Amino acid sequence: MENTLGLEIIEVVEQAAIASSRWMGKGDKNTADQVAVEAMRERMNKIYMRGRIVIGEGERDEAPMLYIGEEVGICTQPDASSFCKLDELVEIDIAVDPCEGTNLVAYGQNGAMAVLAIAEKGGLFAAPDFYMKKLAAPAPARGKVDIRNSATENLKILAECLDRAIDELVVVVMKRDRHTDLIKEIRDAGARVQLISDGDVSAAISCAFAGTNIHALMGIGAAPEGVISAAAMRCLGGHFQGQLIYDPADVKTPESEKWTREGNIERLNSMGIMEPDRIYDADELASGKTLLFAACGITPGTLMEGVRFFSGGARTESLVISSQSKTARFVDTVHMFNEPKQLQLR
Ligand code: VTB
Repeated sequence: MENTLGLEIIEVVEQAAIASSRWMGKGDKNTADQVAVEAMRERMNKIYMRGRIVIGEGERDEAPMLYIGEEVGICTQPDASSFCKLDELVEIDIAVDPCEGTNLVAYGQNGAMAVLAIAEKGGLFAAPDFYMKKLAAPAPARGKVDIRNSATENLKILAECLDRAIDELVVVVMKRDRHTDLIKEIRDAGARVQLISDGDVSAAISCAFAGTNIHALMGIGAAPEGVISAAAMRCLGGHFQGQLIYDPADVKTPESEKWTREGNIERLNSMGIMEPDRIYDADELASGKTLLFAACGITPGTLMEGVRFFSGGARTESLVISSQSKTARFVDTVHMFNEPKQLQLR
């Protein structure tokens, strides 16, 4: 994979975040998402690469842009052989979420970001649009905590691995009715719960960074975002496991009322997933030899600042993680929309 890709994808997530942040607080989550999609796609299509979206905005018939299977990058254009060395280019798969946490943006709340993950072709699990039970934890607990355990058991293990008391642990859980029992169990075990309304990708990745005061993510979120989280966690050496949730009784959303357990199993089988109960580790969800992850804060978060506009420009903060260079870079960027003025940086 091209080394410059790691730099160019910063601009991809930055452009998506800037576009979306203009809709911050406007109560319109669909537009906040749509403008992020357009900006991400436009910048992506300027990169010298042969990319294919494996996790995106949905199937082609329901999403016009960044749909699953869409080819992106300069070298996917019909006449690309005249200006790209196609035989030398590694084909890559891309998982995107241009606006992770659309509600957070719409209502001006913390934790929204533009995010993507890249691997060589075949290196990312093409997760179906299902729910996923997730467990994320810091690197010292990798392979020691287990999604098959109860939350109580995992908290004991986590406390040992991190050499601290259980009541010093903070577990992020999404505020949903489906998590009522989980939240009670975590509190009864003595740990503290940080409830979030949306945005579990940021929460999962925060576990891998000491100092965030987030020690685990537990509960059920969306499966496609689980793959993006897994890509980052694999690079960072953190713990991530996911298990698809197909029984409507486990989620109980207005959408899930329309499903049946059997119907969902059939749907999964038709997608080639014959073991619906399988538990996936990070290196199965993101199996690529070379992985890249990039995120840019739309609203302020645990890891990154949100987009801040000033007269004639904006400032963003992004995170780019590369398995190849073994780096996690925080990138603070000043974007000058007009003629550069005197910049005041603090
Ligand atoms: C969202 C979102 C999360 O999962 O809530 C979603 O905020 C699914 O849960 O970050 P609901 O259908 O109950 O809202 C995520 O997108 C990602 O896992």
